[in-house]
Amino acid sequence: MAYRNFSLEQLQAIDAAHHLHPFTDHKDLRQAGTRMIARAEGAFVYDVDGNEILDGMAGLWCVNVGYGRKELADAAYQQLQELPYYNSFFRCSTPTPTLLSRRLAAIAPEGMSQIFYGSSGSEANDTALRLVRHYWALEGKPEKNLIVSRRMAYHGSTIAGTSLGGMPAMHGQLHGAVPGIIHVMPPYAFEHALAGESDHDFGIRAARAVEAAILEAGADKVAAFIGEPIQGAGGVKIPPASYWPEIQRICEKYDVLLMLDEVITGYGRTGEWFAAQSMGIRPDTMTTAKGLTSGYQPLSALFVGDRVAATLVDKGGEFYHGYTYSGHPVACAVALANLDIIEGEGLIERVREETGPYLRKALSEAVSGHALVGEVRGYGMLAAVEIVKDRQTRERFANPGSAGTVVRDHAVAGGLMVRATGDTMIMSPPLIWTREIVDMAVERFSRALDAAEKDLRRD
Ligand code: PXG
Repeated sequence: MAYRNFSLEQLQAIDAAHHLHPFTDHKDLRQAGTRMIARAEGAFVYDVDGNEILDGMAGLWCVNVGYGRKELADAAYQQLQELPYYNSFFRCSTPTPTLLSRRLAAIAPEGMSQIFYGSSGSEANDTALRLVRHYWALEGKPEKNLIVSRRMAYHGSTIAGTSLGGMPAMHGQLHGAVPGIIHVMPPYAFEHALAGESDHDFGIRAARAVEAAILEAGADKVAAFIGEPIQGAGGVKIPPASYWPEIQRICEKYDVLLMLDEVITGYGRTGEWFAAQSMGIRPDTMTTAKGLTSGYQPLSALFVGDRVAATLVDKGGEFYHGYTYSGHPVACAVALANLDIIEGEGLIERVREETGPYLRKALSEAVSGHALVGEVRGYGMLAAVEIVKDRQTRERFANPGSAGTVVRDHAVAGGLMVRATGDTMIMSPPLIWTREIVDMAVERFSRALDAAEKDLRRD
């Protein structure tokens, strides 16, 4: 490997000189030095000095089948040799996106049998936004074009993705959002439930914020509601069971399309192929990426439901939209091999019946009584821990996000990669984790909490 000729210090110096990173304060990074991950195997990543870190985030919520899968490397290599690239424009296709589409249609929620490809979740959401607005225009209702989303949603980082998302800091740098996107409260009981309000009632109330937005704008002006089944980057916010059925009822009542963003939840993470199936959601469009190739290649798939697809096909003429890499043959070949692994190794059943419930239980038993912990929640291979100063009152530490960073830094130093979103610690491990690896992660996380508590109480 080329990097072996370089020391860590040399790599860091080169990185600081030339590499602009995503979501990074560069002055801060250049002082601290970049962490260089050089290789990975199974559930672990290794930095250039050989230090082993248990990857509690599956890369960035994506390496569902774990690292070092030769089948995926072979699929890419074979496809690269046979046909490294051809486009899907101008009445062409190549065999792998064609066959992947059939495969995806077979595992999709009912009535979602049409697939549009991109290279990222952001691109897929951009496509979805264009498509739903185009749908209503084709239906003779171009004024039905507003989108209702939620605060703290993450739908990507392009201008459309950022506009659809509800991250205040990102909107602050947008300098002109895509018009017509309304944001309402997220179903985040830990912060928004009223004293004494049941989970069920809070879920209904949070869903009715969507209804209120539709009524205020006028149903004839609202094209769609967009949401992640579980808000991921926003802090693994798991809605009460009452939320999605109520959203579904509202969308149907006002004839508002339901755009589901399954970029994180797709491909087994919730214990079904898609969270739509785990939670009984019937979307009109469904955005997926990440776990589709387990991150081994960049690829997104937007699933389009029969209703929207029929209008697009029958009345649409040409849809002036597409990416050079839509249906990239190498990425699609890797996706096919990846789906074979997920299915062949029974990873979805394992998450649903064994490791998902075990992760939640083990984490909860180990840390829910800890002085820094306000709540532990989990769903499939997703988990979150709320860091608070006072367990009883749920008061946070001063400087939002600083306590989360302290816990995160201790966890990473102790050999566990986790993320902090503000003061919410989040975990999204590969689906290949066993109970033993869950135990290892929970132990390392507990130790990080103890170390963080010393730091935080001292300050
Ligand atoms: N939708 C959801 C739900 C996502 O989580 C995207 C869309 C955009 O996908 P691309 O492939 O364009 O990145 C995502 C991506 C984080 C973090 O800090 C999360 C994502 C991306 C970058 C950082 O947790 N999710």
